[in-house]
Amino acid sequence: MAVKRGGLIIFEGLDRIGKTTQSKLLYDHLTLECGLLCERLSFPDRSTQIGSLIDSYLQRKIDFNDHTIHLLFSANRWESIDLMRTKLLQGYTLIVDRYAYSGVAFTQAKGLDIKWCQSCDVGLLKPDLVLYFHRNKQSNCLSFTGDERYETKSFQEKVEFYFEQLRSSSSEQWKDVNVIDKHNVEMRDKESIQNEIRLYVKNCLDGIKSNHIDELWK
Ligand code: FDM
Repeated sequence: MAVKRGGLIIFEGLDRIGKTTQSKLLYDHLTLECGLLCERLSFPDRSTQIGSLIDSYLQRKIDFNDHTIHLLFSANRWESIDLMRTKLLQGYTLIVDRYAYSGVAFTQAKGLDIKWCQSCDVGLLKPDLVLYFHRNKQSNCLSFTGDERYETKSFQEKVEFYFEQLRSSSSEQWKDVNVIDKHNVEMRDKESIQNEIRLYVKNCLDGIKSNHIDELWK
């Protein structure tokens, strides 16, 4: 019997909002409890030569202008596309931390044009599901600060604005995951967020009926 392809599931949102924790929990659930073939990836993939340039840039060891670093982030996705397609067709579900949406939102926050930002990623594999981690803006219980470039409150707030724009104009399958509780006071507990995600993922995987993979933004 032909293998059914896996799903391409993207975790998107600001820094330090819980994407990595949740993607690991999902991976454990899909592999250990559901017995599915599954792999986790993240962008930037710092293990490649391009990824190591990006890593040095993020750690402020080297500089690039805004267009160049954007192209490097995009190239870092393009260098994975063949492996990703192969894995999906072998039946692996790919859980991916960040994708082209981060590329666009972070670069737009520096003032570059959306059309140019998107153009570099046109034709990448189109996700089956984008889990958009967000918070209610009034909530103050998240810290975005860290040592890397971009990890400041003011920059993250700009990025958030552009993420919201992308979210409202995207034709892809986005699901909002609000990480703040309904009283707007604290983070929701990990289990309740994970249960919500599992429902979205189950519906997404059940809905994959053909092995065809669409192209992003085409
Ligand atoms: N980032 C990530 C970008 O600016 N563009 C991109 O295309 C991607 C994938 O890199 F601040 C930013 C987002 C984040 C930083 O990401 C490193 P991780 O997830 O913290 O490694």
